[in-house]
Amino acid sequence: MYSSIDSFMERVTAKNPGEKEFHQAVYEVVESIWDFLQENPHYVHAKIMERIIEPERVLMFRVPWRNDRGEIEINRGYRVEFNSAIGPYKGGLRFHPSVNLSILKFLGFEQVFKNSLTTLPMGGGKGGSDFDPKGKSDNEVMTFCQSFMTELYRHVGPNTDIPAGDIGVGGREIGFLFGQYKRIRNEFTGILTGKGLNWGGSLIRPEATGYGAVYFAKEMLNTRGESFEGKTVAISGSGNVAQYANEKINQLGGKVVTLSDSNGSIYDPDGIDEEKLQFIMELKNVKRGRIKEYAEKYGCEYWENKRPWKAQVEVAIPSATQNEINKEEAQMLVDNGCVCVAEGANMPCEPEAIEVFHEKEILFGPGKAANAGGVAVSGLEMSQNSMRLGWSREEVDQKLHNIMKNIHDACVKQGTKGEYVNYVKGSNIAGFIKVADAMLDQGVV
Ligand code: NDP
Ligand code: 2IT
Repeated sequence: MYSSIDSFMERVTAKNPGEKEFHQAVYEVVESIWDFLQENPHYVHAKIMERIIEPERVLMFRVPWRNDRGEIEINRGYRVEFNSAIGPYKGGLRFHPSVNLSILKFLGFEQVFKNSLTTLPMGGGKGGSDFDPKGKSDNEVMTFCQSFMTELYRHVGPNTDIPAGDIGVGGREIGFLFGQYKRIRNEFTGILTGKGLNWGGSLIRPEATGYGAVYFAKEMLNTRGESFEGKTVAISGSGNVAQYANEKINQLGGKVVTLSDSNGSIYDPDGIDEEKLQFIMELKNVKRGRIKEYAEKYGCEYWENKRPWKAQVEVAIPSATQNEINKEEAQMLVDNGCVCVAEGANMPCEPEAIEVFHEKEILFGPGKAANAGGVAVSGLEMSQNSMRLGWSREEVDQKLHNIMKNIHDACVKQGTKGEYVNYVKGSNIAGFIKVADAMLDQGVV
């Protein structure tokens, strides 16, 4: 039994040394459900918190491959199978040089709560590699993916563990991974989501995270009688999540004025409309170029090595990576009139930034609620695979929209105090209850 949050965290830190992102993610959950736990001591007696922060299984493996020059390269592969209380492990794969166990454990831990919120039967997991796809040829990416799957195949399965994309893993990588799995197992089955449309993928999966984040922000704005119509929006990143958040905001009458990549941000006060977004999609998904080229083409400002948060906007949708909004940037956003922040990325706001948003009582949607649309449609892809049927675009989009509304309602139910909705608290409590109850039902596992 722990007498305080601090003593609980001391133990977490000692047991998981150096894993600062994991500590951060655990702290956020523990801090926001602490009172709820004291009011529901059966969870405390069953040590659910101690159990839920321990991954069920962590896999770490060597990924050797040969580059185009014929040299051997060695990367490290991971799969963190975090929790299977409510369904098979489900969550993305991240290929980025920064990937380490701490980052994948934080992502896997968040995924457990996020997947629970979707209302679909999915447990939580995450994986990836420190492989850097930047500057690699298609052939090198394929060779790497084949080697990665040559180990991973023994751990995944349609009822066991179903990976998907994340940073650095999109349709191209999922294709190479799927092809290699099929070759090894001689089995065509739904072991990955985010697949191509004519080989088992779902319509709307590419759009789902970005669209879902905007649907969630729309619900938040709606609680204050507001909408996206006429609103100016800052988005960070220019990958999958950022692109489709931009597209949906345009459709809802908002104006996106920033996008970014790891080298800098563009600021286009005229708005990134449909045509300009097509340029971004071609630039990022096909040519694999830098966001700076947008500024060169459209003659707008480029903020080298700067994040986009100094732009004057009413809504912010951070959609690049973890810890990309600090306290000062949060303060700057609020001072400039920002009323709503929805996390398209996982944990993009530092804890001190979230404190600023909560103190100022602006609308703040944490990633596990706001970006759950991606994994939700992955869940729908799994359903379609099991039925060997495909739903129409409209059908999937409608289901996604309903799921985001339901997640919003669950946050409001668990997170409202007085007039203000604390969506962090709401999402953590709502996500926790379902998983914790399933763990209780299943005994000491
Ligand atoms: P992509 O790889 O498609 O795009 C990532 C974007 O973020 C790129 O513009 C990239 O820039 C930028 N970025 C990545 N790392 C950094 C960094 N360390 N510093 C600055 N910029 C960075 O990934 P996604 O769009 O899929 O993912 C974005 C975020 O959304 C991640 O946090 C992911 O976990 C989260 N997410 C994704 C989901 C999905 O379905 N894809 C679902 C839910 C959440 P550059 O090209 O220069 O690296
Ligand atoms: O962080 C996430 O939710 C994802 N990268 C998507 C996971 C999935 O299984 O679709």
